[in-house]
Amino acid sequence: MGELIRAVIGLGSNLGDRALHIEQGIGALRRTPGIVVMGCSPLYETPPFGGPPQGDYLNGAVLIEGRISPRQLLETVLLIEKGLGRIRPDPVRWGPRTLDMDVLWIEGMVLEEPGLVVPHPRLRERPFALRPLLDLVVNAVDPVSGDLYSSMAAARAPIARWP
Ligand code: A4P
Ligand code: MG
Repeated sequence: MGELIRAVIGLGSNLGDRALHIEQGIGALRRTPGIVVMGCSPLYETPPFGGPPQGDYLNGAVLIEGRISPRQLLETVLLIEKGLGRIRPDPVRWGPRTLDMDVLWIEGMVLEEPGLVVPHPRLRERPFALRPLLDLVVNAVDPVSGDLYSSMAAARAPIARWP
């Protein structure tokens, strides 16, 4: 059995029934053996960051705990995305998607492996990722710098609750 980890998974959708895709992603995580979903953040409606012109995203996050390796956790979320109709490779970088699930943060862990970088490399600058993370773990620390995520400028940027 692996080490017990505490992690935050970010979810985003900007195609079709966005809330349903996020709900289905969370449902699939709840059904994953070895993982317990400890909490879900509110949802936020956010303008697209990067990529071509595209619709607004719904974004949220979940806190999970489990005896699972970071690599297994990544494989789990990639499989869930695929099961929910995400087409890969993505036709356009940062293009619209039915469901994107990212491993945003694993408590106390820094990983830089091929295909797996944790914390997510763009977490610190993204209000749509930082805010739901802080809803779940108010005192979360960036394991790279030791800084509280709550002290970062992007954590204070205005962001719209949905619905
Ligand atoms: N990968 C490496 N580290 C991780 C990690 N911590 N979590 C690898 C998840 N995946 C990780 O991901 C590409 C590869 O990244 C995976 O195969 C995995 O091995 P992907 O999901 O196919 O690519 P992506 O998500 O299109 O690209 P990227 O660069 O990861 O994009 P982001 O950073 O996820 O951004 N605007 C708003 N408002 N809301 C959004 O949710 N999302 C994006 C996508 C852009 N703009 C957005 C939003
Ligand atoms: Mg992704």
